[in-house]
Amino acid sequence: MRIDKNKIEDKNNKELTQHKESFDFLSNSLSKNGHNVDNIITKLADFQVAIPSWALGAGGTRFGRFSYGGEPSSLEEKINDIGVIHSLTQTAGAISLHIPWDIPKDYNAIKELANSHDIVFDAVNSNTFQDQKNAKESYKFGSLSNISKAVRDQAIQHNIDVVNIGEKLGSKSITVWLADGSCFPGQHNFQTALQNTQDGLKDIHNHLPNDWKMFIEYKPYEPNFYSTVIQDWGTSFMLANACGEKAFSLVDLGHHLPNSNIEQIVSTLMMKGKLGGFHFNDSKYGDDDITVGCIKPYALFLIFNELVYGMENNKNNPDLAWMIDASHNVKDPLEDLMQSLEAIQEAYAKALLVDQKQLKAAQQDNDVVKCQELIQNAYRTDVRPLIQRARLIKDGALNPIQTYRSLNIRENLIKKRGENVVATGL
Ligand code: RM4
Ligand code: MN
Ligand code: MN
Repeated sequence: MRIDKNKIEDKNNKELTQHKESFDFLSNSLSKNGHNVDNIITKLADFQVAIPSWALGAGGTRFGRFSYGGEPSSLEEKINDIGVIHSLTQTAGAISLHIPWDIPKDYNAIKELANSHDIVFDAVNSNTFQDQKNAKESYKFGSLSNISKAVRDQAIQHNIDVVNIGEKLGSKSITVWLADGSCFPGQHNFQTALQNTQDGLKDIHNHLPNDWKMFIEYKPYEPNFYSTVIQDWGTSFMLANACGEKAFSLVDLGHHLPNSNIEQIVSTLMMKGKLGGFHFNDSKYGDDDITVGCIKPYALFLIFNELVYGMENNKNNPDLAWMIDASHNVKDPLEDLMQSLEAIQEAYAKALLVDQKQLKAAQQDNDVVKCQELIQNAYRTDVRPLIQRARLIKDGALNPIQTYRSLNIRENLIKKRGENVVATGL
């Protein structure tokens, strides 16, 4: 399903006067305070976030899964769904594939389809946390960390296969997330598991094409309950250093123990030039994978404040791969993803409003109150008109969710695909 541009424009026209009023008001006051509004809008319009191929259907929990009508049942349909989100938001111009959940059958056709939606292929993701059909070896007791060489070799080969698939699509990076770890104390030897993992990652790294990157994701627990081999950013950073130049750490917002200072982690990794990618989501307790910014929008803003600082000051750090890693149990997945995109843009826009010069001066003076004022003034600004303007100049919708609803997109998808289809994914 494709959205007719004219329909978006018609809807925008009805909302234009209101948008202009709020935009002019905000833009005037920001300009008076020394901000370059055009520059901010260009940055927002350029900011693209990948949508994972596994997040377009309803997600499940270990207690069950409730389908959402009209879910995509093929990679083609998933790309079409991202096309819908992208034409409305102009922020979702990339897809991140999970292999083997979404192996293309016809590479040229898939590339053409994505291209017709203005979507590129972002990082590919390997999967060694499930046993695949007809696989010789089982990952029940780990993949790269496994005590069996045959299992480790199979896992390494899988990652190489994933890179080869990604190459055919124009991807330039692979994200490795391992479920490896132990459920009980004493189950495995920490050092052996870490050593095996490091050796395996090095092997994968050495197989990467020259212009590729490898992102190493960490997570403190789940599905293993007692320990994970790559439990935190320090372990991921250490492994990335051991692997070499093409290896980086990946921060998934849900992969920290409660109250971790994620913004400081981001800052440290960027200073060392080793932050490669980012998975957005939000959570209350664990790796809940819920809508970005729905629980801790201020923390998200503080993270973006460090990202903005790092993008300006840490030129040794590569451009980041942005992705939403979320799961939708009770909401329309497309609406949920649009809410996440809005929250990301909002945090980014607010971070761009932090006056870095004044902040530095206040820090030099140890003026703690002023520092807080500067940060919070930016956070308290309602930046939504800026985000709307960034969408408008790219022919997106002023109000994506309202437009999506007024065009009855979900109803049409259900008519076309049926009430009870199940997408692959979480
Ligand atoms: C993990 C992790 C990975 C994602 C899988 C499906 O918790 O966040 O990024 O690939 O879930
Ligand atoms: Mn993730
Ligand atoms: Mn996760």
